[in-house]
Amino acid sequence: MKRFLGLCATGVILCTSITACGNKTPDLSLGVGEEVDESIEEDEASDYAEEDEEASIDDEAAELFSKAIDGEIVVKATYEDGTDASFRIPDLPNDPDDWQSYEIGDMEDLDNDGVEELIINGPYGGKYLDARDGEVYQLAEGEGTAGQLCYAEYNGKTYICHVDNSHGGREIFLMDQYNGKGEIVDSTSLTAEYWEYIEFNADAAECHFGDEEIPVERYLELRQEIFGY
Ligand SMILES: [Ca+2]
Repeated sequence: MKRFLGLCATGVILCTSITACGNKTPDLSLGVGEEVDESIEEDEASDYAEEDEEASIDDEAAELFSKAIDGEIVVKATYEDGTDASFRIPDLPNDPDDWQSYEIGDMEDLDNDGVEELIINGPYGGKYLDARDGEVYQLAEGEGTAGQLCYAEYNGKTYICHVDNSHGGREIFLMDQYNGKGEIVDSTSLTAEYWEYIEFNADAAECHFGDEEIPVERYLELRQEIFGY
């Protein structure tokens, strides 16, 4: 969870190797040692081909992000109700004195497909952008003080999270795991509710991880493990 604190920007919290020879007719003129060598060469060739493919996907994503940053292409964004919220990055507020301004941030693989997404730092954690199929899409954005955007590691996967922990009565961490197609493939939540109190109250807190009620001690362990505090 090295990145969580840095990313919650407002300070609220503060190969498969292709097996050669499958259909290959052995060249009987070769000795055993030579056959082995040849298959190793083919394995290596396959590995290089995969590396080339990965590199070209990375290059393609980098080029798309570059065009989006320059405003040459629109970042496609659609809300759940179908409202189109597409935008050009240069049109985002960018006055450094205004807390609601945006700036280009880091690149991280946020959807577990091996290709890095672009983070735009900004209000409520900013925006996460994904390049795919020749377009740039908004994968997620900060949705307000009750939906601070960040990302976290859990079970070896990166989850894109919306966090509500700056209000009285509850702490809510919504966690979505995406795939490389912009689809959510797993969702869970970590929550503590203590409605009679403003500050976190261990004696009163009812805690859940997903649908399962968990002891407050387990809640605090998971909060530390996933969100680093
Ligand atoms: Ca990715």
